[in-house]
Amino acid sequence: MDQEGNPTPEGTEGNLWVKGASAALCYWNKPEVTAATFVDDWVRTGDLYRQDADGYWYHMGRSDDCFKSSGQWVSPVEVEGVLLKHDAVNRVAVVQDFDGNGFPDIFVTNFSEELNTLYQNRGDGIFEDVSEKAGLGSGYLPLGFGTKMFDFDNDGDLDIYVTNGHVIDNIKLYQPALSYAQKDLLYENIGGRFRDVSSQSGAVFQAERVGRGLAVGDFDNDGNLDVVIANLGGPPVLLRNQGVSGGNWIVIRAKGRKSNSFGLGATVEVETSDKKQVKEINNVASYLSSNDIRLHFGLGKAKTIQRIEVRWPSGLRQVLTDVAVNQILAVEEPEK
Ligand SMILES: [Ca+2]
Ligand SMILES: [Ca+2]
Ligand SMILES: [Ca+2]
Ligand SMILES: [Ca+2]
Repeated sequence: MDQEGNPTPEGTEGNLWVKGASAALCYWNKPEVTAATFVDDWVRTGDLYRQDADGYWYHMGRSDDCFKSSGQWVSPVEVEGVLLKHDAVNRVAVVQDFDGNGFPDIFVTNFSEELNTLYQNRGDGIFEDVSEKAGLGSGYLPLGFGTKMFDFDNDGDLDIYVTNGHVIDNIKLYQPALSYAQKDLLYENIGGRFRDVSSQSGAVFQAERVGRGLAVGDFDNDGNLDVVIANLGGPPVLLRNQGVSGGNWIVIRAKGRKSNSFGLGATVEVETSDKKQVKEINNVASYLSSNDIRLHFGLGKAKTIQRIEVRWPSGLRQVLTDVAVNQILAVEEPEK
């Protein structure tokens, strides 16, 4: 970062750049910055926002400014330590750790006849496009909008949902392979590769809609994350997840005192006998949507949670031990 807080192009801080034909995203590893996102303006480059440890989002300027503001900015593919060379009409980006290695990865939905892109964070400042080898080929023809990585089967890894719909209502007239209304996609994470399980996951995945916004939350508090989708020219749909047997879970409902009251920006680490998962309280994701602010963890067959550590934006750390599974746990920030 330079003295004015602008991102600098050195790769040493693990800076990330994603630039497409009409939108772009920058992400960098400044310790007090907990997240970054961009807003796509369709025919112009996107606006970049960063979230600091106080939970607030700060406008960092247009993404083109990101590349040029120091007067010496270069094409992102020339930035040292960054392995990104991808032109696409980006729609929506989510930042989550799909392979559980502790480094956040990025999934971006793109235009029709472009793969949705999964950028794997290798942990050395390099992000690699692994879309094809991760098994995401079925996203090539649909035009992806709202998306979210979440653990729909409570086995402890993040799966992917994408809602689709073209932006041109008569696209089929001149591109017969495409359609305005499209089916949604659901991918199951199997050891860091994804399997398209849409056809096995209910009749709803056979319906064609013009999907746009997508939000995830457990609306009926049964431990299975549900999905709500806003469709263009049609009613919204609420998909209740009937769950997969055998998966335990916990939901954390944080209440800040010194920090902001929702605990935005707090990180929560959940440790069971075979796994450690870290997530951040952040309801910002997807397209024109806001997710359940409670944090959900799928725990697989774990019967108890050895340890939960909450790192609050205020700097306070809170540790809970021997916590029961399958509950919605209220966690209040301590006084000190
Ligand atoms: Ca990762
Ligand atoms: Ca899963
Ligand atoms: Ca899985
Ligand atoms: Ca549910």
